[in-house]
Amino acid sequence: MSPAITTDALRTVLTSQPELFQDVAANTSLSASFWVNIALAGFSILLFIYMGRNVEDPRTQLIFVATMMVPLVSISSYTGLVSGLTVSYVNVPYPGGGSEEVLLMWGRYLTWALSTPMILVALGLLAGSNLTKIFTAVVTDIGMCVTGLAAALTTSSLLLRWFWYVISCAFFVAVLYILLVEWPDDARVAGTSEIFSTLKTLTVVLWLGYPIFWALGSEGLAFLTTAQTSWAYSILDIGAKYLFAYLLLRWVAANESIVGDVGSGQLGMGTSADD
Ligand code: RET
Repeated sequence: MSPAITTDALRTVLTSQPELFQDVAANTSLSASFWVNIALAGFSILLFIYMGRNVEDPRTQLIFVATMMVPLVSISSYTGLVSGLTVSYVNVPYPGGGSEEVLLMWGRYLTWALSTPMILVALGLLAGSNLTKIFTAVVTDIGMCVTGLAAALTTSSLLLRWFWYVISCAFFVAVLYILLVEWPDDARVAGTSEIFSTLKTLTVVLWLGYPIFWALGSEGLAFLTTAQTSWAYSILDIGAKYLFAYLLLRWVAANESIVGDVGSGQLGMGTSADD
């Protein structure tokens, strides 16, 4: 074992939380990419509580609860990153044989496994989809996030690291199929086509950015620094979470009766708006 590997390995294991906290704080751009999201998530939580104050229809309320979870998970996620709790140094192997010690923001992947299913539940409810499709979207999405976490944490083999990435992309394809093929038909029958189509496009375009920036960023091919990678995710998050949630909640709050009427048997397994 070369001395360099020993030092890196020790640093990876031994860097304490206060040191990680200091390292994050010392990188102004990196910590700004976290704080911007903490502020926006806080503002969104208050705004969404206000927007939902008069909502009475139970299905609309359910969409509100699922969507509210997005900024709530987000503020927790970014608090974890900024405090040094959910970041670690990891020795990332790169194509060409080298490796580098990178500050890995693994908390992001963990919390995506909680926030992205909420986005999909809200979209599935809006589209009037059935339980089977919502369940499929949620479990494949969780599969995508957890295998993405595995990709980021695998340091033993470059090949296996990228193999995890491919598995995660395969799960992502299943999510995209439901979003692009299944739910638009359901939404047409449910009468929510217009807003669904806007949110679907926003979601698909922004979500595609995450695997692209993973590949380009410090955890993939390292064309970007850690702070640049973090900013890429933070900016995507602003659109995919707060803007998405605002557009969705503004529409459902104004159209409670449509949402309430969407397939009364919706949560049955085989009943969807197109049955
Ligand atoms: C990873 C890397 C592995 C391959 C794929 C990925 C996709 C991530 C996505 C994340 C979306 C996150 C959102 C968060 C909002 O709270 C894990 C980056 C496919 C699509 C929308």
